[in-house]
Amino acid sequence: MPDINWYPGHMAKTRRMLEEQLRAVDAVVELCDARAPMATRNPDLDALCRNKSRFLALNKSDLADDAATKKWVERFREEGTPAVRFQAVGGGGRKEMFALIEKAARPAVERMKARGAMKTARVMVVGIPNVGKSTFINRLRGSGIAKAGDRPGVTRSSQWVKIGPYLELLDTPGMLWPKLADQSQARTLAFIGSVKDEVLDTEGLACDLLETLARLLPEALRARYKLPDDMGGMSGPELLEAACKGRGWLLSGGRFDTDRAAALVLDEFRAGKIGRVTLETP
Ligand SMILES: Nc1nc2c(ncn2[C@@H]2O[C@H](COP(=O)(O)OP(=O)(O)OP(=O)(O)O)[C@@H](O)[C@H]2O)c(=O)[nH]1
Ligand SMILES: [Mg+2]
Repeated sequence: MPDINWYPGHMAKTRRMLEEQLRAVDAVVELCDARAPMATRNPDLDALCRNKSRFLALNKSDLADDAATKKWVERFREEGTPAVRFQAVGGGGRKEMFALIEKAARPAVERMKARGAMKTARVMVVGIPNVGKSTFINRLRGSGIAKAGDRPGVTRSSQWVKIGPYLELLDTPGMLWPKLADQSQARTLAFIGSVKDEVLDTEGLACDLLETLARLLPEALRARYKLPDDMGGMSGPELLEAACKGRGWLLSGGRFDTDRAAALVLDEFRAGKIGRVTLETP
């Protein structure tokens, strides 16, 4: 499969904007995807945010394996990164999230208080495309003010959102980095929908995903696509054809509609329809 890379102009622009805006913010919330908490963290953020109070939210935890998320949170905390699991769609934890944000911004707010001023805490929300930054902000605000969508690159410019009398969050465009050196991680990013499908070989990607899921989630995969019992030794392309057969995705003359199958397998995985799974182990 050709190398996966996606670094359009708006991401380079976002990087410059982040550098400028960071001076004006009191804390940073980084969102990653709980299904791949390593691959979905932008390594550039460490350097960019090094002087800022920051914590990590493992979002979309409803799509990941709970035990694995727990382990990941522990691992990050051991390494000195405050981390929490979160679910911006259909989950609770709003109050706890406010408490965390308040704690992260507290030093700056206290400094202003000492000077007799009541400060509005300004917190930047960052992360790679499609991890749920805009949805997270809407969830905390309690209404849909930031545009969100089930594809990467929805937010194109940063936007301050007032959450309460003393809290504002900055929604930022998802940002990847110029070269995805680790192509196995790049594929993981593509699986979960953080890379624009138009730059991908979707059929090759779906084959890789099927192979991966045959290892990690065999029973659920077999049931969903009516795959044969001996699917264990099958290659990605064989699994894709078996899924066409199982689900009846056929063209005239009985040929397999692998284009359609690839798109559907990716869609169903991204929406969590195949099952809850974590693609990386701590
Ligand atoms: N299942 C599930 N879906 C979520 C969760 N959070 C966000 N989503 C979905 O993920 C998709 C992306 O959400 P956005 O908020 O647009 O993501 P973003 O990080 O702002 O994306 P960009 O602006 O493109 O960088 C949407 O379809 C959301 O409904 C979650 O906790 N669980
Ligand atoms: Mg967004």
